[in-house]
Amino acid sequence: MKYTYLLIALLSGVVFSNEECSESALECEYYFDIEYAKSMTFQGSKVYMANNSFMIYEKETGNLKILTNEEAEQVITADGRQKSLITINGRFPGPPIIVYEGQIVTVKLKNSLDSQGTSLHFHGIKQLNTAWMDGVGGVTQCPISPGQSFTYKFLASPVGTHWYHSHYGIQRSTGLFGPLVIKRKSDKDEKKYNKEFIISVHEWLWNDTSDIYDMASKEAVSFAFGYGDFNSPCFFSSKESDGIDTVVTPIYSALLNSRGRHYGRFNRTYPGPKLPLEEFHVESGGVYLFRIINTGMAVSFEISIDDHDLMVVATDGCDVRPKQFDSLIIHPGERYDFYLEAIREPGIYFLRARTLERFSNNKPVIPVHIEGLIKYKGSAKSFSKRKKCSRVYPCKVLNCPFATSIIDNWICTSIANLEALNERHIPHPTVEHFLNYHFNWLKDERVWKPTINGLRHENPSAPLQLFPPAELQSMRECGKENCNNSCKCTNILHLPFNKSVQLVLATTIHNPKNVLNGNPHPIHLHGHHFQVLSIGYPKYNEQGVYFKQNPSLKCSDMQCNRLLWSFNKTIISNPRAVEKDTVIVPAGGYVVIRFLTDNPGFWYMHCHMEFHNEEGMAMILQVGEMSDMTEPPIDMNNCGNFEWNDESFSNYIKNPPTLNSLLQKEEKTDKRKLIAVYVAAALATFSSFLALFALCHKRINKQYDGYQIIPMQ
Ligand SMILES: [Cu+2]
Repeated sequence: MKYTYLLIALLSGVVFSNEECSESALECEYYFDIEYAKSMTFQGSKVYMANNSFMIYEKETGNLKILTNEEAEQVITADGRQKSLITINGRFPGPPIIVYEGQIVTVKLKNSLDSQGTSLHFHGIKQLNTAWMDGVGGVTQCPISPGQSFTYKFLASPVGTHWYHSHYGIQRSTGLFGPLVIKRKSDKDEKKYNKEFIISVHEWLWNDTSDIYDMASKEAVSFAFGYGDFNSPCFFSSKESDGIDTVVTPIYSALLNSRGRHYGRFNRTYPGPKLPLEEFHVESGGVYLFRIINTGMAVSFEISIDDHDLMVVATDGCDVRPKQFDSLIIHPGERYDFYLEAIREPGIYFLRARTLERFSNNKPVIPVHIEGLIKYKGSAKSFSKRKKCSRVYPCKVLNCPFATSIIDNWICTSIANLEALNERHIPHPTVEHFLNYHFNWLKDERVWKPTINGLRHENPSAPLQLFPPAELQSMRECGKENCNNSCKCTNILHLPFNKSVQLVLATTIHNPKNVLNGNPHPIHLHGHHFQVLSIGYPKYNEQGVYFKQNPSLKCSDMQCNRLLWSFNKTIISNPRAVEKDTVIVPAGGYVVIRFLTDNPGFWYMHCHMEFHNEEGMAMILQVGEMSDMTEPPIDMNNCGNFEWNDESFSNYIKNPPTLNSLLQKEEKTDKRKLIAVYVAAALATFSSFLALFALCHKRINKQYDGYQIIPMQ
């Protein structure tokens, strides 16, 4: 299956882009075949590991066979367990798309999943004039059915580290994602470093994520008391250093470029053989660019390299004034670029990714972690020792979801304190909205559900820009329908075209029976990059544990569905503010973002924690009116609700029309179209003649007036 597209490409003479597109190419084409596969499997047989070798039982003889290096390379190890996952062209993560700014990117996708629709979102891409190529199934396009193909086309912009992932159902955390890098043409920066590496990091669950989602959404009460039987909980959510939930679904491993090692089911010791880790080969004195992407479902990671600083130079495609950190926190959906200078004694150093888990059931817990190996050329000496942060020598950490971590001895720098390299002046906003990403208590169902301002979003039955008038009438839009607090509705926020808009993203924490309910949420806006102007954190006690929400925020109702500033707050403009498309909103705090609504369309904005998004912590920003938006290609795939009343069916069955009548209808339409073309052509000729006549007449008149505006040839 995976070679079908390659064959078509070769026969048609189209150049197949293998990862990095040539800088001189106008168009870069990629062929993606989406299909299920299994980790730790080779040609249908389970892979075992012993003595640093992979082996399988040969079907014919029943004997153990050691895989060759080439065969072993094809094995997706994941965390060492056999588990179903989604691959692209047999790869996990999917193949990197590496293109140059302004190139036309074409992704021809074939959905070879047996029973699921899909769609592919290009996270970080502006999609100016191509909003319907944004890849959000149900919002910007109909899902691609199993067996069908779909061609994505868009212009490569803006420059930076981005990624692509499924935006339909629970597929991202099953493996449907990959990196997308847009480089500057003739990039002078490339001379600043010797080589670049792309890293995707994410948690990996024991069970299939859609099973867990099903359990979490339907049995949320038992989840709140512990994962498993209601009376004998065996899982407790783990907490960050500030006492806020960090992992509420059980995770047993993390993967770095698909390589990891899993913990035991009920404790955090590693039981299995030492699977190979991802390696990064460097040379003494060299400088290396790392592009890191959190492709995860819900978990944030602290990234550090033993005995080396990280020189952060960009985030979400925005170049920033370089700044050195001991480590950085990357939240789901975010990207960070940093330089590593290979200036230490040659050897092997760990690149570490660790979750922010610190406690579980009131006891300290080992955070889930995964390592990569930084290998200096010519030395196998190991220097794997994590830097100790102390009160005297605290560690400098970028992008914590809290103000500080006292138990970790961290000094946190907020991304609002990074400085963008390029200035951007956004006028004072004419529109301001408060969006509270919080949980609402549903009385009838007795569950907490993720919402925005108390509303749980559901996608319209068909994309609005593709079927505007009909769909706008039939959808259940929030605020317009009688929707009680447990039902879902389509949450649309209308924003005027070409205006400066300010959004206050907040997340309030509920505190029933002293159980803090809420967490930081990574919020992603499609189709725009926004300036991060201000980040507010909650109040903490002496141990750095959450105490109460930021005093600038005031709830004006019980559930806090309407938020306001407590007092007149001025947000100062900052042309050097960092511009991002994904930002973490601190629990009990806020983030003020500002952007120009210069890209008309229906843009999804949501929490990037996959379950929260699926549960309705999402909305659609309608930027501009329909008349400002571009028309989608006429043949884009169809979908939507279908209803048929009894009367219409009875009439139909009495005298069922044959397909012939449909063909005749089409023929008539074709004839009408042809007549319309003739009439339009005749009108155009006549008006050109009139215009020419008027122009000549005008020119002659001007000459007679004694001054000539249009020079006569
Ligand atoms: Cu969330």
